[in-house]
Amino acid sequence: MKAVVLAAGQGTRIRPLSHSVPKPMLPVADRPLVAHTIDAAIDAGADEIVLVIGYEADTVREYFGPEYRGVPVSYAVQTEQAGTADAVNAASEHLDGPFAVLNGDNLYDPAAIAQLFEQCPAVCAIEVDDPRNYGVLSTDGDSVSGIVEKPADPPTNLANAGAYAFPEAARKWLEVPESDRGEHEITDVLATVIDEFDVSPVTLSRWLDVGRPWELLEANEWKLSVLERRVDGDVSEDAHLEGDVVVEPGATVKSGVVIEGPALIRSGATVGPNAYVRGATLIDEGAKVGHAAEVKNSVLSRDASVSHLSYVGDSVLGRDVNLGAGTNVANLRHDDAAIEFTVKGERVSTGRRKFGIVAGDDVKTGINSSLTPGLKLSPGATTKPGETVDRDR
Ligand code: TTP
Repeated sequence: MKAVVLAAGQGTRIRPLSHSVPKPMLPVADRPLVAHTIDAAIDAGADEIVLVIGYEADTVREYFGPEYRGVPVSYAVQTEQAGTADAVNAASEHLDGPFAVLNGDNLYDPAAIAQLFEQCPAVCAIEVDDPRNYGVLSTDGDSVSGIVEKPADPPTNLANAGAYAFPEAARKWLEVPESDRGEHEITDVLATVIDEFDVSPVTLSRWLDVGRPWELLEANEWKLSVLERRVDGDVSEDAHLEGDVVVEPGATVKSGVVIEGPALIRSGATVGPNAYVRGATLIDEGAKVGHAAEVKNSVLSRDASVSHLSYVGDSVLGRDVNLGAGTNVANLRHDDAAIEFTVKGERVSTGRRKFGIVAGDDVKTGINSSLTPGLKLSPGATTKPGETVDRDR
């Protein structure tokens, strides 16, 4: 079966991280987010991947090329991000026979994707305690009987998880009218498939929709926790690695460093001397953690640098970020309340007691900068030496 993977979105809620890197290409453990989705499709037996690209399309195309893991990859360009049904419609001419549709910014439990393919027509669902903010499936015996968006009175606790296996006939139904929020939505295509076919629900044991920056941290917490210890890089005899720590070839871990896994130190990265890395932490290619710095449960993107005597907790640093010596990130409020973060101009709760900062590409902080929890720094933003920053900039 061909798998259409949607990766054309602008990722407005995950800004500033999506400023120059499209959301599906943000790092999740040892590969981009969308590579996990594509891997799940290939493991389930997909014989071709059709990637729908749009925003920052070349980055996606360059990474996957014409073939990925021996499976052909073709590309459909969605010129305007007019909705998920419009995205699949852009791929329509690549399709023949039944086809799967997966969101390129979702992490799925891979076994369920295999089941989805086998049970086509089918849709993946996740059981949630409060489904009122989701598309909710209603069921009749073993089949899905309908889907309703954000119902006040949900018929089940099965939330739509954005993974579908459609019969060939669905190709004819891809042109759906605009929804109330002004998009052409794949759930309206699903509604027609439900009317015409017996659609099986496939329940996922684990699922994550990566929409906002802290969900990128959660994605890394998930995918780092399944890595198995492997030490191929240059690790000092005086370094202490505990648990599932992966040090890739070409990475350097200097004397006196303590790393408590799960952690991934990617090729070209340097840690130490005397640094402490803990929690689920990704130190991406070329990134640096200097002397006496501590990094906890964070993502350091490519070529980011945390200088000596600094602390970074529960944070995401974009590419080429440079934190000056003594920069400290606070990740906990005195009142223990959940940390808030600005998404599309509004402060929203992250639901996390511990959350630090999100720094866009090329942010530079002066020495001894103090950064407060839930702070967003735009690409290229700077701070002065000794500054306390408690407002987004
Ligand atoms: P969304 O998460 O709704 O959109 P987005 O990724 O652009 O993020 P944001 O809402 O923060 O701006 O999209 C779900 C999936 O569908 C995601 O993988 C992107 C993809 N998509 C497209 O490919 N084309 C589109 O027109 C839309 C709306 C989404």
